[in-house]
Amino acid sequence: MRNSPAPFVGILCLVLLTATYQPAAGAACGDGVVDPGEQCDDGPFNGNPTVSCCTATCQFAAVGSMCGCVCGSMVCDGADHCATCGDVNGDGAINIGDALVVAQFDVGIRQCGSGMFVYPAACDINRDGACNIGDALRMAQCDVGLISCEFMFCTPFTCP
Ligand SMILES: [Ca+2]
Ligand SMILES: [Ca+2]
Repeated sequence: MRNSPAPFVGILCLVLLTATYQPAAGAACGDGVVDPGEQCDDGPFNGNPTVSCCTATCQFAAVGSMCGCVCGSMVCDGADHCATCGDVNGDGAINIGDALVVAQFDVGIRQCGSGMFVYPAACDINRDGACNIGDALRMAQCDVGLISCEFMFCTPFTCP
């Protein structure tokens, strides 16, 4: 068993990737294989939110719990994926494609969590408790450079 890592103060992901290793609980949890009774198993990264949305007990981290950089711009989707706030279609960019998906959802022509709307947890970037045209507008504004695309602490949104 390792000693406790240095205080969790950095903002550099690369530093944090290896900083907080903790042995996983249970016999099979932590072996990197999803065994019966486990929802996920990211091996040594279980319970390390900088690199995993799987808890130390091999369960999905809660929707909206912070992950990735400690900068607050990424959230767990409730299924062991760390999504970037605003990147609802999961293509790695926040742009008009995300705005379109959210706008379509808002007017009822796209189902929540289906098709390209893969990460609804990352939708509520204006943190008003809803995933709607207000968020789509900000995504579009970020795409054209009017506002920053660093959406901090997006409120976890779950499909109704
Ligand atoms: Ca995107
Ligand atoms: Ca919103």
